[in-house]
Amino acid sequence: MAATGNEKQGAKAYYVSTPIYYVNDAPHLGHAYTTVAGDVLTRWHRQRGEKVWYLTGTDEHGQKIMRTAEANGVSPQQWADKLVTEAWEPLWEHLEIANDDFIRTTQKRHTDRVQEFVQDLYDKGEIYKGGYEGPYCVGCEEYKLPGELLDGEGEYAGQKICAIHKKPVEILSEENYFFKLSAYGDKLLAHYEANPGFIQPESARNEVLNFVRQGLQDLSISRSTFDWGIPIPWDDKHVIYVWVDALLNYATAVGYNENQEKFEATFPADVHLVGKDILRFHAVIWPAMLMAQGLPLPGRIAANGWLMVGGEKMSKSNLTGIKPQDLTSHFGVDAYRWYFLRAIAFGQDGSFSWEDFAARYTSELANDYGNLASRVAAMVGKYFDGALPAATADGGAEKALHDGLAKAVTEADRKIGEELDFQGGILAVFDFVKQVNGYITEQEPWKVAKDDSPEGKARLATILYTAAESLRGLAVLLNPVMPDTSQKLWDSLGAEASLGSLADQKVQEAGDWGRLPAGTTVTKGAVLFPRLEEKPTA
Ligand code: ME8
Repeated sequence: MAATGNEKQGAKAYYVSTPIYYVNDAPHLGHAYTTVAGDVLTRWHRQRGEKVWYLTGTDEHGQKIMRTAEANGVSPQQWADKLVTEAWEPLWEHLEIANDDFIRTTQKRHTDRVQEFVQDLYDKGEIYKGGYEGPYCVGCEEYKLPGELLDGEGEYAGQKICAIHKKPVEILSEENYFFKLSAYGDKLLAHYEANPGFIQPESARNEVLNFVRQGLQDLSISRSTFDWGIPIPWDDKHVIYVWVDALLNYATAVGYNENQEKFEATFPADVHLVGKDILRFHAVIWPAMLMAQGLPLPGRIAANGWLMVGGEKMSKSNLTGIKPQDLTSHFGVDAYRWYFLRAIAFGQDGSFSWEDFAARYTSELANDYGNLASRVAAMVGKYFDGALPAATADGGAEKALHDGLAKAVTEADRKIGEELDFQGGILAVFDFVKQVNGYITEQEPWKVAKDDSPEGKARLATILYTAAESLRGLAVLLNPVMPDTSQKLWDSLGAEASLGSLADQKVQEAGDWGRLPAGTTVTKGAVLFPRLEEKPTA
């Protein structure tokens, strides 16, 4: 495989971001879904040997956070500090998220730069003062168009409600500053046209195209009825609209107006991962803000679909009682990271159910993959005292596995690394797991072991080497998805001594057959995927 440009010294980092999440509540399965996807994507690129920057963080200003803090009797800053240190950061650590930075929008490194950015736009004549009256959803932190609202029912009968939050909107009337967003419609359409991969998936791209083709309105970028935000630098009776503040994290976190070298080596993002709910902010407002400032646009806005539980979108108001930790304590962190990307096609909605997770865990992880690893290690122990024998009798069956591994590497690299088709990539790897299992079933090493002839011994050695070398490839390919389990397998193959650390194994070389040298010490390590306990009762 050709070296990518990113391997060059000093090249721009492959930069991936998650949304910065609101700190009005603790993280749930939906937030973890986007963040794990970004982690797997960035770990994949690191495994290619590329320079990578993975950013996540929290969105701490605005009315929503202010009201939650008030309801809890603390200041918004105290509330944000508590949630970040007690809920958000610990969850990402628990899920083995290898982010390079964590930005909080209340940090000075962010607030100062946001003020400079907005002042600059004002000086350039991109911002003007005007008045606005309209329905506002605090849940979305967004003015709504009348056509986007639903009629309330039950306790909200007679009121207009937000289609996403199902709560009444408030009619706000304010004197605000406006960004001339309407001037960017044609430029945005031209950019979408010239860059068909800019918005992913296709359904998201179409939604944005239709929205922009209808004509854009100027965007209110300040609020004056509360003060929990970054002051407008030239008029401190106003705070900057929380979405303008939040979107700028992608620039301020990587050195905008502060560390030019870092900024140029990182910005713009290659991929902004977002949920469908915040697609327009990222695919319309954010690029228009960058155009207005003459900054380069991101490579791709990739929208994930909804994680559904019991037929409804998983949300803060609909937690259905399941926390990420409830699942990891039962299934383990690695299986958790694997499950959602394996079970749901990225970009589409998908349902979570405990039963589905348990069934896939048992059949695909424990039986297909985990058992394969432990059987191979046990046989090398039993027949060769744990010293990996050399393959001296390769034939057609072995050749098929050499090809199978190379194919899994190429497909997974394209699907996960380029297309963000995590499900397709994982399936390509697990097809290879099936192929190796089929090989062992057909070759019946336990029968070959009874043949004491030199040919029999050579055959047995070849079968077990082939299986172990296949596992070497699997450990590398699954490392971005399941790092702990891959490390256990790497240790059990005794690979570290001859090949070095797992993190240093390049994806590009994972399909080169014969990397694991004969003679390594294979041990039957810890069970990769232990049998599940009974489902805990709520
Ligand atoms: O919107 N399924 O923050 P937020 C899949 N602060 N993904 C889900 C999900 C679900 N059921 N529920 C949430 C904000 N998500 C802003 C972002 S960015 C400059 C500012 C994920 O806390 C998904 O990525 O409401 C969604 O876009 C995000 O969480 C919303 O998080």
